[in-house]
Amino acid sequence: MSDEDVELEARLEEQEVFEPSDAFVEQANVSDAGIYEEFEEEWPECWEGAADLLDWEESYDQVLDDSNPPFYEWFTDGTLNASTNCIDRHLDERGDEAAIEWVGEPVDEDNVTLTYSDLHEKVNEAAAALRDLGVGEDDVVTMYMPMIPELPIAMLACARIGAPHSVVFAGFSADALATRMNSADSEYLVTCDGYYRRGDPLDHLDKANEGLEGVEHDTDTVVVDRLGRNGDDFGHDLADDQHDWGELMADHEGAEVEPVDRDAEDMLFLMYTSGTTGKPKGVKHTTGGYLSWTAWTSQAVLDIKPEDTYFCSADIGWITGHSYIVYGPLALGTTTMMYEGTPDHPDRDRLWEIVEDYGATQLYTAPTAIRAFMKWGEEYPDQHDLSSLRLLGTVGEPINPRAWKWYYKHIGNEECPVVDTWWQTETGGMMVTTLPGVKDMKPGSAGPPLPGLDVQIVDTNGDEVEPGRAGYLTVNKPWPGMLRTLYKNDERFIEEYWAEYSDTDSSDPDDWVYFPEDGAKIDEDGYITVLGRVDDVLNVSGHRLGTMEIESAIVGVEGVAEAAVVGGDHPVKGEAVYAYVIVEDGQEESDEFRAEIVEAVEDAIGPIARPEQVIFTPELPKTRSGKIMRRLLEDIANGEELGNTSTLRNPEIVEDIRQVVQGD
Ligand code: 6R9
Repeated sequence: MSDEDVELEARLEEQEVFEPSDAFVEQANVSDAGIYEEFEEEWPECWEGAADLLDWEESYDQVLDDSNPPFYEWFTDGTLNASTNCIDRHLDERGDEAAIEWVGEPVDEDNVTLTYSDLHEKVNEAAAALRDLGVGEDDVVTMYMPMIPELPIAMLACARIGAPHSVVFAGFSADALATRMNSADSEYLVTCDGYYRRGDPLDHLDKANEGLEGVEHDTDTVVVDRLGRNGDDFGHDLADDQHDWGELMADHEGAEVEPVDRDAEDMLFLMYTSGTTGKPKGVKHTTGGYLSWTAWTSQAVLDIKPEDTYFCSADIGWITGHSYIVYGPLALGTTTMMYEGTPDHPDRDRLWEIVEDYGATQLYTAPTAIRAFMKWGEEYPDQHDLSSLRLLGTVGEPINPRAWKWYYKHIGNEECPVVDTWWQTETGGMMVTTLPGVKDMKPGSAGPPLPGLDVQIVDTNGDEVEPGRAGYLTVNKPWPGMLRTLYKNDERFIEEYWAEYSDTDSSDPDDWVYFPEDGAKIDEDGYITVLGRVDDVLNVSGHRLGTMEIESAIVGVEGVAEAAVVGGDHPVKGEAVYAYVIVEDGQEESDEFRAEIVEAVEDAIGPIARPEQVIFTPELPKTRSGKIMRRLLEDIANGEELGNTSTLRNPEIVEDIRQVVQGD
C-alpha cells in the first residue's frame, strides 16, 4: 500500500458518518428533506404519490380502509393489472429498450436481451398458453425455476390473467415443493429440465418430478428447455400431463391476451417463508399495495430511472428478487439485470466483469456476498472499471461497518451512497433505510424508517426504550406493501405478527402493532441498528446480548472474514458465547489470534460477551439463501444430536465443525 492508501484506510476506519456526494444529491429522485414531515402530516394520503406511479384502470375510492385491523385494505375499489404496469405502458417510449438483460452461465455465451416489446410478446404468448391449459383467475400457479428469463415471463403472464404465482426457490428440495403446492392447492407448475452451476449441467426436472409425486391433487406441468438446446439434457420424457414450454409458445405465437382487471386488494402472489415452526408461512401480497410499494421504494431508495441498467444479484426465488428484480424496476420502465450464475465462476471477478460489460448503474446485494468479496481481496474489483455505478445497496442481514466501508471504498470508489435496507418477505419492500439523496449514512446502521412509517424500538411491555439500548423493532402504522394475511390462515397471521404487542380485541387501529421479530436499537438521530432476529438473542448471566452485535465486533478484527456467534448451554451463566470464525486468506489460525478476537469482543461490548470458545472453521453452515444456520451451530456447541441438515447449501461442513468442537 502507498502512504496515501494507508492514510485513506485510517481515515475510513475512524469515520462514522458519510455524506452523499453533491453529484449524487443533485440528480437524486428524492432530495427534499421535507418529505419526512410532509408524510407524517399527510398520512395516509401521503401514499397517493406511490399509487400515482402506477396506471390504474379504475381509480381508487379510499387510500386506506382501517376499519377491521389488522386486515387493512389499501387503495380500495381501484383496479389495475400488474403486467400492464410493468410492460404495456412502457411500450410507446421504451419498446425498443432493454427490459431484462439476462446474463447466463458462461457455458455458451447465450446472453439474452429482452426489450419491452420482446417481453410484451413473450408474456402474451405465455399468458395465452397458460389460459389454454386451464389456468383461470385466482388459480395459484407454482414456479420452480432458477434464474432463467422464462421465470419473470411466467410470473408476468400469471399477473396478466389474474392468476397468483407462488415461486419456490430452485435450490429447495422436492419435499419443499410438494408442501407448498399442497398448501396452496396449486394445480399448475412451471419448471425446467435443468440449469448450470459453475459450468456443470444440473438435473432439475428429476427433483421437480419427485416433488410432484408428493402432490395430493392432479397437476399440469410446463417444462422449459434450458439444457437441451446445448445437448446437455438428461433424457427426460415428458409425461402426459407435462407440456413443453417451447411448443406451447410456438402454438400461441403472436397471441394477445387482454389483461384482466384486478382489484387493488386481489392477490398478486404468494410467497412461502420459514417461520419459527417447521410449517412454512404463505405470505399473501396484493396487486395495488405491493406494486405501489415496490415502485415507490425502487424510485426513492434505489434511485432508479428509466435509462438505468440496474443490477440486483439476488435470486428471484426470494422476496428480494420479486420486489427488486421484477416488479419494482419493471414498473418504473428501467432495464433490470438477471444473472444465472455464481459470483466466483469462472473467476472471482465475475460480478465486476458484468458490471463493467453492461455499465450497471446500481448494485443491490447481500452482506454475506460482500464479506466473501472482501475475503477474496480487492484485486478482483480492481481489474474492472466500475465507474458506471451510482448507488450501492445491501439487504438480508446486518452489515458490519468494516464490510460496509470495504463496499463503499472498493466497489463504490467513495462516490456511491450505500443504502442498507431493512425489510422482510412480509413487508413487501424496504422499510428502514436512508433516502440516499437526503440522509447521511452511518455504517452498521440501516438508518431511519422511511417517511410515512411509524417504527419504534420497545421493551417487552411495548414501551419505547432509550436510545442506545437494545429492544424490539415494531411497526405501529400500516403501510401499502404489507402482507395482508397468511394464505388461508388469518388466525396464524394474527398470532405470528400482531399478538405480541396488540390489543387483539380492539377494533381501534391504534391498538394494533406489527412485530417482525427483530431486535434493534436506535440512536439520538433516530438511526436504527437492526441486531437480528430475536430468536438469536443470548442471555448470558442475565444480560441480553445480540449475537449480531458480537459478530460485528469479531468481523471488525483485521484478518477475520466472517463469524457466527451462538449461545451454548452453560451451568453458571445460563448461556455462553461460542464464536465460529472464518479467517481471511493468509491469516494464521493461532492462539494469539484467538486472544485478539476475545479482546475485541470485550472491547466492543464488555467482558460479559467474552466468547467461551473461538472455533476456526473454513466455512459456516448456510441455507441456500445464504443465511447462517445458527441452530446447528448451537447443537454442536451443546454436544447435541444434530438436527436436519438437508436444507443446507453445504451440509458436509457440519460434521467437520462438530469434530473440531466435540472431538472424536
Ligand atoms: C428482504 C429479506 C427478513 C429478515 C429480517 C432481518 C433480516 C433483512 C436486513 C436484515 C439487518 C438489514 N434482515 N435485511 N437485518 N439489516 N438490512 O431479507 O427478507 O428473507 O424475509 O428476511 O432478514 O432479520 O427479519 P427475508
